[in-house]
Order: sequence, then C-alpha cells, then structure tokens
Amino acid sequence: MKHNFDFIQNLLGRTVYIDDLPEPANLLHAAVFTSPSAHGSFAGLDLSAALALDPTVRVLTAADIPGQNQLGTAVLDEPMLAEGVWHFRGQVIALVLAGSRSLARRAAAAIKLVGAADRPAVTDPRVAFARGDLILKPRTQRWGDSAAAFALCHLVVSGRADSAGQEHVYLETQGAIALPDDSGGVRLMSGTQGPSGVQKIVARVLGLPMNLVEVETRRMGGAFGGKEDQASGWAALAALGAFATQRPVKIYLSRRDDMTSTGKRHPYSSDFRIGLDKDGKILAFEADYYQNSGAACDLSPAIIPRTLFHAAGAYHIPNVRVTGYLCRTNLVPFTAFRGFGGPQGFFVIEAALDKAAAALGLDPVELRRRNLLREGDVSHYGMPHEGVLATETFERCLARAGYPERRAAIQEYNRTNPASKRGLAVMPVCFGISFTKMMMNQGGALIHVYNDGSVGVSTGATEMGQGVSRKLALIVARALGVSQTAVRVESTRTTTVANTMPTAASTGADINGMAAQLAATEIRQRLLAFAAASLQLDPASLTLRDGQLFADPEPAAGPLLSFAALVAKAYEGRVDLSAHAFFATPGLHYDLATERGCPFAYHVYGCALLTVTVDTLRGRYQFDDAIMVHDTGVSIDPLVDLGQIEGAFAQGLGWAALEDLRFDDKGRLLADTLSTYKLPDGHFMPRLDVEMLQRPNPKAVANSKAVGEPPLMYGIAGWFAIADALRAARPGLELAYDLPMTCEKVLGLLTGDLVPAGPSGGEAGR
Ligand code: LUZ
Ligand code: MOS
Repeated sequence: MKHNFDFIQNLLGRTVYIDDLPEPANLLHAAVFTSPSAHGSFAGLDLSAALALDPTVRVLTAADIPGQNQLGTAVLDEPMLAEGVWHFRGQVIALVLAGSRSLARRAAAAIKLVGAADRPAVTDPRVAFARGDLILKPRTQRWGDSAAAFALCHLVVSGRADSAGQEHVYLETQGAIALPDDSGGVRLMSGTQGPSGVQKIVARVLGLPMNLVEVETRRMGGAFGGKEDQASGWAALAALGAFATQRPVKIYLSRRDDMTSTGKRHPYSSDFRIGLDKDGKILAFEADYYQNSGAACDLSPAIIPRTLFHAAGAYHIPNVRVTGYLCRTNLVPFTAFRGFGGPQGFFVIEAALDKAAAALGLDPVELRRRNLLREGDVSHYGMPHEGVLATETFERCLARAGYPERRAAIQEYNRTNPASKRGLAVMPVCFGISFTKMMMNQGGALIHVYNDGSVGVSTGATEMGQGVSRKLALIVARALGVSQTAVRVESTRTTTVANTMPTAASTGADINGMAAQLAATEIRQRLLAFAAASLQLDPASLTLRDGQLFADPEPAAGPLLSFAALVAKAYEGRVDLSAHAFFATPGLHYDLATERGCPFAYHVYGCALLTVTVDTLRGRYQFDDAIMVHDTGVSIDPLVDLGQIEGAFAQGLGWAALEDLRFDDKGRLLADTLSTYKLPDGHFMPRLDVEMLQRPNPKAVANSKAVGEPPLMYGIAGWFAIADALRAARPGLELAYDLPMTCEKVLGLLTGDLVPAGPSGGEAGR
C-alpha cells in the first residue's frame, strides 16, 4: 500500500497550513483594529477613512455580534471585541474585512478612536495583589505543619524568585478560514489544539447550536499551548465575518499582531522559605506565587494548581504550605504554554535549594541528591508516588556525565582561566501527567476500515508537529495487525469525534491513543469472530499480524488470508467495519476543599546535567554539554520522543537564559517581532546526549509515557549553570533569582552595573 506518512510530506514541504489552502472564490481577508495602550476607554470609532479606501471594506464591531460577545471559559470576563473600554494593549476592538489582506490591514490602520482616554494601568502582579485585584480566590495546598517544622530546622533561608513570560513562537501564527454553510451555520478550518473548544465559542458568539458549527483542524505549524484556548477568538472573528457577509473569510495574523495580541507563558513573582536539618534534608517549604494572569482569566485557574502540584520539584518534603494568586493586570491574558505553570514552580524550589546549598556550604548536586523522591513517598497533595525513577535517572545522569571528574575538570579550568569561567548544574524532574481539571481527561476515536483493507482513524488529537499522528497510526496498526502504512490518520473534525478536549497536558497520545486502541480492538474482534465462523475455526486460534490472518497453532502452514481479503469477505458478510470508542483516564480523584487526591495518572521522571562557559569580559556564554536521562516508558516511536526531548529542552533553555519577554511600565511588549525577540538556535544549543530509560508504564497506552512537556524543565539548569560560573568569577556574588539569565544581565552582574536588588522597580510584567 502507498505511503501516506504525513511526516515525509512535511519534510518535503508539501503539507499545507491555513494560509496555504486553496482560497475559495469570493474570499474576504480579515485584519484587526486593536487598542493602543494598556488600559483606556473610548466613545466610538471613526471609520470614514477606512471605508473610503475601497468598496470591499467592511468593519464589524461588538454591536454586530448576533450571540454573546464572550470568549471566556472558566470566567466570563473576556469580550471578543472590546466595548467602550480596553484592558490591555493589542485587545481587539474591530474586525476589518476587505478583498485582499493588504487592503484589510491598511483599512485597519486607518480606523481612529473617538473620545479615547487612557486609564491607569497595572503591570506588576504584586501591585495587583496589594490592591486586592485577584481574578479568583487564591489556592493553598498544605501538608504536615510547615510553621512548626521551621522551628526545628538547622537552617532556614527565604528569598524571592521571578520568572519572565515566554512567547510561543509557533512558526504558523494564529489563523482560521470560515465558510458560510447552506444550513445557516458555518464551517471552519482552524489552527487550534482544541476544535471542540472553537466550536463552542463560535456557536456562542453567533448564537447558534453547536451542530451548526463544524470545525476542522488538519495540522498546526506549532502551538505549544498558545492554541489550546486562544485559537478560539481568531476563529470566532472569522466566523463572525463569514456569518455577517455570507462570504468566506480568512484571518491569518502577522507576526507582530500575533506577538502583541496573543497570550504567552505567565510571568511569576514568588516568595519562598525553606528549612533543612543539618544533613541537608528538607524539612519544610513554603511559597507564595504571584501569577501575572493578565487582563482576563483564560486558563489561569488550571495553571495555578499545576504550579502548586510541582512546588516540591522532584523532591520529598514532609511539611509544605504553598499558595497561588491569580493577579489581574493590564497585560495580554497569559495562557497555556508547554509546562503550564510547572516550570515556574520548579524554578522557585530550585532557587530555594540553590540558596540553601550556599548557606550550608554543600555541593548543590549533593543537596539535590539527598532530597530526591523515593518509592512510596506521599506528595503534599496526598498522592503516593509509585514507580519512582528520580534516583535512578539522577544517578544514571551523573554517571553518564562523569561527575565528579567533570566537576574537578571545571574547577581546574576556572583556576587556570582568568577571563572565562565554567559552571555546572543538575536538574531533576518529576512531572504529573493528566489535565489538572479532572473532567478534561477523556477522549474518543472513530475508526473506519474501508472495504479494500485500508484504515482511517479519527480522534480528538490534533497534530501540531509533535508526531501524535505517527503514534496513533502505530497503535492502530498494531491493534489490527496491519502495517503502519495502511493507516491514515484523518484531520480532526468536530463532526467525526465530538466533545473532545484540546490536545494538551502531554496527554494527546495517552488519551486518544487509548481510545483508538479500543476502537481498533473492537473491529479486530469482529473480524476474527467472522473469520472463525466462516472458516469453522476456534476464534481463539486466529490472529492478525503483518497484514495477514493466521491460525496460530500451525503458523508453519502460512497465512490463511490477507487482511484485505478478510475485510472484503467480512463486507460481503455484512460485518460493521467501523467502530467508535471512548476513554476516560481511570483512577483520578481530587477533593478541592481539602486539596487532597490523585490528580495524575502517573509521573514522568528524569534528570539533566548541563555545563556552560561564560566569557567574563563580555558576558557572553556558550552551553557546552547537556546530558539527559529521560523516562519515556516503552517508547511508541523513539525518534518522535527524542525530538520532543531535545525540542522541549531547547525551549526550556530559551526561557531560562535567552528569551527576553519584557513589557515596559506602559504595558508595551518591547520585543514584538522575530528580529528583536531572540530564540534558541543550533549555535545556542550545547552538545546533546540523551538516554531514554524505557521502563514499562502500566498506566498508559502500550506501556509508554507522555513526553511533550516534562523535558522542558531541564532547561532550568541553564540559569543555575550560569550562576555557578558567575560565582566562580566573583566569589560571594549575590544573585537575584531572576529568570531569564540573558547575556546582558550576566554582563551587568559581572561589572556590578546590575545591582542584585531583584527585578521589581520599573520592570513590568515580572
Ligand atoms: N492544559 C490544561 C494543560 O487544560 N490542563 C492541564 O493540566 C495542562 N497541563 C499542561 C499543559 N496544558
Ligand atoms: Mo498545553 S501548555 O496546551 O499542553
């Protein structure tokens, strides 16, 4: 059968994205008119110059919305089109349609606000907190008695840690095409991780039942969480345009519009306190996380608990009190980003350990080793850890890296090189797999075996370059006993599998793969039952493999039939060749009142060791080596998993060291294009040495483990490796735990121009 692998087409540049699709006749292009400052009000719009540009120009505002002007899900606080007031810079005020994209953009630029006035803006989450401006009530998790435990500690240190946000930089910006439908509804092609979520929002905005809105997602050119919830607004704008004009409408954001108007990783500012005994065992930990939620709720209430669940990192801590605050500011609503609050939590506990190691005079690697999670340890939310691989991955990583010889070599290097210093850090990871919102842990699949023996698979999973389609094809091929090339994974559509969850939380293959496996197994059983009846054989003796049917006690006799011939006969015999299946992750429970339960199906473990060389005259640095030992379970597709491990690490390292997402105190994003926002590239990355530890995981499909997010955490080692080198250069140097550690910051610390007072002051958004 012919190869139809997406990834080969993709490598050849033949796959199409939203903006590559053939344009329908009569297409209108959309652009947006957005707010000019962080907070303000307006009386109306002057459209005269825009409308005078061309007869095709149409401008739609909130008054043109037939349904609800509302994009919010957890909290209804986010209008699609601002009415009278705006709450962040780049908020959409009007939708502009025209016969060409450049015309639409020129028309948008010609719109003027009438009666506009700026209002005071808040960009710092601590300021919002002090004013009591929280989007929802804080959440606190408690275990043991941290206050009492601090009194018994040999050492207690406290401090502050700040982490900046991060731009997703999916290569394909946000986009959608909407087509009016002769049923009175709309059909959409949307670049979204969650087609059902888009369907629901479009239906709400247009005032339609969900069955009149069909959403299809073929693939995305990257998403990283940025299209989990935030694809909906752009799709709904296109849908509004199509509904109002009864013409097809395409929206596809310019990079600057995308960077200005879409959410990013949440900046956090946090306070911590950690207490240890004289052997360096952590006895107590407390933290307050001031999440900069931005101007609307978005997914923030699901992100805060992931921060809290990961507050202890990969360590066992017997007494914990951690609190998360959703602070409303006048910045773009921050949203899901690979790791989903986890990285922010990990940075704080690592900062606390770093400070404690210095105070104890203990090797930071040794301090971490002593506190690693062990089998049966109970987490601070009451979940016993099973199948713990924290120590195993840690020790393997250290052995692979040749620690402590590597440490000794670095010390020797630093002794003999006055203008260049090396540093090292380890970063152990333990990451919980499942959506933090329990109802989201469900998925469905629909499989058709066509009567020539070829197979089509639909699930709720969306392909964003992460390779979920390859995993699904393999899972179904195995279950049916056919080759992977006989299986096509269909584009994701709300009309084939309904009520799906976004492909997120690293669970795409876990949940949809399990549903697909169940559906494929159902068809396989029907085929075997049919074969047994028609060939008068015991069904238990029959198997399907390699595209053939065998009677197993006598394999030497060769195959009885090809899969395709069996399918053709079953079709003749009126056997149903299609099956739908549903999967809901078992064993999850959580009590929000007590903050106790089992929110995760399992955890992913791993460890990275990273080294860096800092040029202490120029502040420049180069990461040298990264050694990672990562817990993949039995990998369904080792190449896909390796790509995810390396890519996630690069993204984490970018966040920790390089990417400088900064807003000024007027809420303006200072780097809003790819010529000014730096990203990791091949030169930035160290040599990579990845070991996949493939222990069978009974909690997920085919004994595998989720892979998308956990390795991002390894990048946090970048911050601490540079800090290690800086301390070699300037013994006793005091560092603010302020991420990212850019070259600019390194130089400031080395010259003393940057006083380590923390990033409060004018640096908004931190
Ligand atoms: N999305 C979500 C996520 O809705 N819930 C989660 O727990 C999650 N975790 C990671 C990434 N996306
Ligand atoms: Mo999520 S950060 O969309 O997995």
